[in-house]
Amino acid sequence: MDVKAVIFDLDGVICFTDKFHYRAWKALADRLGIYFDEKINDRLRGVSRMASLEIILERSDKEYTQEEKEAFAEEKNNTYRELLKTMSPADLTDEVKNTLVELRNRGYKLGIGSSSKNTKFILERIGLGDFFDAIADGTDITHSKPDPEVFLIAAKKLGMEPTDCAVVEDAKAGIEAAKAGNMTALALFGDAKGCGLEDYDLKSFSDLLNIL
Ligand code: B16
Ligand code: MG
Repeated sequence: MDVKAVIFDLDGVICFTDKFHYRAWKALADRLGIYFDEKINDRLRGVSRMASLEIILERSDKEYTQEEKEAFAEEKNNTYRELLKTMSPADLTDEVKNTLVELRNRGYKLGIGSSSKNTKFILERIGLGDFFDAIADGTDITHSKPDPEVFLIAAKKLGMEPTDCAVVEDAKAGIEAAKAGNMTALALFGDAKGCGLEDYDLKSFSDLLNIL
């Protein structure tokens, strides 16, 4: 595969913060008396915080003001950040760590392309605060996945053309974003795998070493 850089999604690829997103949204939904389950949670992968809230509120029969919605999003984020504080370098698997180090040794530029505004905090918690050559996250963008913006910014920060980049994603919205940005799309886990738009389905994170 002829690429020079790899851009990784964070939540669900580098680490498993998806379980914390679920618990924090579930706490809010329960408090508001709104039905929420793991299947609805899957629709929130790669989607921005406010867009995620709108998906949850589809099940509500009440109308909320913009101000109330912003307070709900903040409440969820506070719960989520409390859960993130429990993370440590032990939450980075040896497989992910060793694969990243080997890709760097092979000369690939490595970046992050995440919709999360908590990206830098999470990377610090798991011991990767200084590791990546470039980070594009929720604080850089106005459109979240499936818009390619976050990956195009990551490529630019890496000094690469989009066609030189491969993206690793667990969300179908992320695979759509990578293809819309003219990048190679590699699917790992989630609804990315088998969605039909990806260039390659990864068997595991370390499978990257076989195809790159
Ligand atoms: P935050 P990714 C995404 O991260 C999550 O998958 C998505 O569930 C979340 O709503 C979004 O980040 C925003 O996160 O509330 O922390 O800003 O998969 O793009 O790394
Ligand atoms: Mg993800």
